[in-house]
Amino acid sequence: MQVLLLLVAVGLCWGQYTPNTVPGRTSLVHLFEWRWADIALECERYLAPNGFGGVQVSPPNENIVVTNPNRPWWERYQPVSYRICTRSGNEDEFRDMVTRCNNVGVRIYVDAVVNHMCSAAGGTGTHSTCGSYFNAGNRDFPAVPYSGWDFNDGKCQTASGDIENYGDIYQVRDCRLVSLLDLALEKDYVRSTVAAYMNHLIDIGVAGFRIDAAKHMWPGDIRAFLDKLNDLNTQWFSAGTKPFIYQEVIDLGGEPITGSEYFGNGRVTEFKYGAKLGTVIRKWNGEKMAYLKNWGEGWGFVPSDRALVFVDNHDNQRGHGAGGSSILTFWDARLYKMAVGFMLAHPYGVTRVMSSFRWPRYFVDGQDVNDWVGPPSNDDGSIKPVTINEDTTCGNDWVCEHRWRQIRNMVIFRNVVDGEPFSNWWDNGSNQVAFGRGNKGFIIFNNDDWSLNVTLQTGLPAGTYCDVISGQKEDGSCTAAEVRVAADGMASFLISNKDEDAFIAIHADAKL
Ligand code: 5J7
Ligand code: CA
Repeated sequence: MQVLLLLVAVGLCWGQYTPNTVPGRTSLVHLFEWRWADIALECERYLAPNGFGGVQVSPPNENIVVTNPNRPWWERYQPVSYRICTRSGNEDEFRDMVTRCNNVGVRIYVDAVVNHMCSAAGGTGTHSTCGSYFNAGNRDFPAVPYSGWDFNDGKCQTASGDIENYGDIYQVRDCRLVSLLDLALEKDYVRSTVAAYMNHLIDIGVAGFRIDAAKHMWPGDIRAFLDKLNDLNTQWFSAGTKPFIYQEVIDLGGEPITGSEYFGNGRVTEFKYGAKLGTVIRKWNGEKMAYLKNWGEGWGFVPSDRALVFVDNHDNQRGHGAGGSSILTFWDARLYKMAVGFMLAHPYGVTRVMSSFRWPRYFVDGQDVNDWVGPPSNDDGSIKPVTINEDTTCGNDWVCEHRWRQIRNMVIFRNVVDGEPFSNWWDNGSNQVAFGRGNKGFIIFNNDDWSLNVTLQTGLPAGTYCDVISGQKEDGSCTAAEVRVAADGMASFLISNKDEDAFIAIHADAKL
């Protein structure tokens, strides 16, 4: 009986921290602003064959249509209702995507925007992605429905009604984030309405949620709506499985609110990870890769089993937001690939790969004045499809970092070494470092301004391995560089600082 109770207790919390991916698939990819129809195709033609665990999708619920500026990406963070109806597609298309992705073992995670509705300055009318009527000034959202009673206007103590001081935890939770109408999540009606929206998605078959703006909600209020959630759909998940939860808490230190307050609900986004890794790989502030020996908790990050990590996200890749200019993105491709390679090789956290669209970046006084620009779209505002070129890259200004050979092959590397310990660390005291993952994989970086030429213990069985950065194993041979591991596990590496990619990775599945 006690054993049974223990199992039940373990079962109740277990699902919130594990991503519910199929065995052997470990990474998520954020297909930022993609259409549901394109994600369905990508699951079948690319993500499943290459071992991706799941997809974070843009918010699927109806949002305000912003025309000044013209259709910015952030309009999707201003909800009007919980109807599944956005520029990414309607509910039928969403259901088709979830079904087809699940059927090939790729999970879908929804970006849940539940701290607020649209801006107080959002006006009134039906200028929303599904044509639902709303009146922001009257706090009226009949398509939900929410009315004045469901917002925090009475509770917030600032003169403007907006958050004015991040040092005051009451303001941060009860006032408006940049004038976004703040939901009264202490009310059972609001909690139940949010849970009903999330349960609708769970019943369709989603595997979990990113909780947007979690810092701006009380941990206990989040807990209250999570407690109302259904178990996942048993068409694809075993009975009793809870949704994976990762909460967006931007905690770079220096504020009273910390990520650790949210551990009871699920994982948290560790923003220090990308901010620090960018600083190290850019060699700013005297940082060097040798210091990465104790990467993870040793750097003041949250515990590995509470972290969701990424090199960049849809917000900080635009040069503002958490981390600022140290964040590496596809715009700095050579350094970016090293950072993503390091992240995917290292055992810390659940990893999320970013997949972006290109925009006309234009700096004025160090600030990108086009940081608002939305996804590639047609004149009528519809999002352009993701086209696939002959060489497997994407067209129509979709960057598809997840399809870059180096990144895709490191997603596979992480799957191959899953569960293996961090081992055989080596560094030159500067920016040449290497480490293994038990006897399954080994990776080596040269981020110095001179060549690397060393013989190291890899921990791998003897044999010839294909470097999965310059190429890979195909039809029984290597398409590019090979690494020979001797009977004692030693192997020699040569990386010029002029090479296209300044790192080499080998793993058990790339052995000839
Ligand atoms: C919240 C934080 O706690 C934080 O630490 C941070 O860096 C950013 C935010 C933040 O979260 C949002 C969540 C949403 O669902 C919707 C939002 O609009 C925001 C948001 O605006 C936001 O902060 C913006 O970015 C920060 C770097 C600035 O310091 C904030 O002032 C704010 O900037 C505002 O951006 C401008 O003041 C305003 O004029 C402009 O219209 C607005 C445009 O919207 C965004 O840039 C949206 C950002 C966003 C960030 C996220 O992390 C996210 O998950 C979703 C959207
Ligand atoms: Ca709030």
